[in-house]
Amino acid sequence: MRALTRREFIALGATALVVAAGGGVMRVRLQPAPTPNAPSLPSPTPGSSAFKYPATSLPLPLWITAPEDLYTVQYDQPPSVSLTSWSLTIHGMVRNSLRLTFDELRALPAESRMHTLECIGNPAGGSLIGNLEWRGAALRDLLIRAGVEPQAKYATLGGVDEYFTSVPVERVMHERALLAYEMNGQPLPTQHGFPVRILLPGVYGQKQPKWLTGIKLTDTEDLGPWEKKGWSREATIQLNSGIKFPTEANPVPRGDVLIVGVAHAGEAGVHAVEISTDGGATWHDTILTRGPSPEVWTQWGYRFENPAPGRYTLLVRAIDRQGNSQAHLAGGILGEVFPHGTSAIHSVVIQVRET
Ligand SMILES: Nc1nc2c(c(=O)[nH]1)N[C@H]1C(S)=C(S)[C@@H](COP(=O)(O)O)O[C@H]1N2
Ligand SMILES: [Mo]
Repeated sequence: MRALTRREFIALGATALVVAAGGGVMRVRLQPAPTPNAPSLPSPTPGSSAFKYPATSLPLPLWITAPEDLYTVQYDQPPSVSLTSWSLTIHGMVRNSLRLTFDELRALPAESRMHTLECIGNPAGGSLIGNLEWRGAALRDLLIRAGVEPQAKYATLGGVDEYFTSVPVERVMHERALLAYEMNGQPLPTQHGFPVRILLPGVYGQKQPKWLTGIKLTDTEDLGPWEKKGWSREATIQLNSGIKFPTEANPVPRGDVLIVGVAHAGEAGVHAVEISTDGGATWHDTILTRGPSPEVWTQWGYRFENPAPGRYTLLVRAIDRQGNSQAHLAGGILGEVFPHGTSAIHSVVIQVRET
């Protein structure tokens, strides 16, 4: 396990975690983390928090979010874009600027990808996350065609709504970076970026403009509206996980209880997910269902065998493939998402009924 940063150490509190000099974690006592004053993102609309997948057996299938259940976040009103006027320009530090109409983009070889979208403002276990099947054109091929100049270090990505953000060139050159025009086999709905949005592995939604019209290669980083408000400039996905079933609101009948959820580690990839049913005193391995690439979310499930009636505090923690583990409890309602997103542990209290 890696050493804690100073910020994480403060978040943990003095009694929370004692790291042995030789490396291993001796004892974990989880404490809520303080919530700093965070500028909130513009009114996100959460997707349906009720995941519509009854868990009857393990391993779980990999969940695909329905478009109507995907959360939405935007800076301004969703613009309605006409296909005839839309075009995408790739310009700046390239040998040949490109301008593509929608028909030209659709005529390129199409690729399908599963891609998990998560907002940097998603609190631990929150619903600002979804996983869908997307279809579109490989961005890398177009950038190679345009001929990116060696001095280009960033790509500024802009949408019709005047939203923009900047990412290092390697992000847009990623082999799975996609110019997507379909989600789950349907054209993108207006609020999710019709006609075209960019999908980039490993970063939060903030770095993936909808209604995309421009990709400018530059040697300087352009801070977009949310970066200017202090949100992360890198917006790399933090290791996170959530319990989706059972929920606090719905007591469960006696018998085995299937506890299920998602874990997301971005490009680091999920190695394991552990669950506690006793408030963090003991931890158990869960059964995983992985996506087709590391940055897709992982489904996890655990059979809690015939617990006695009563209340149980469930905690979930993910471990990524470098051995980093989630280590502190979410604090406050916002769950300390500002400014980098959160890696805080999700906790729910469930009730097992007498009958
Ligand atoms: N053009 C544009 N793209 C955008 C945004 C925006 O405000 N304008 N918001 C971003 C943020 S913060 C997130 S989390 C995702 C949300 O995508 P969704 O609404 O399709 O779920 O879109 C991103 N792309
Ligand atoms: Mo976001």
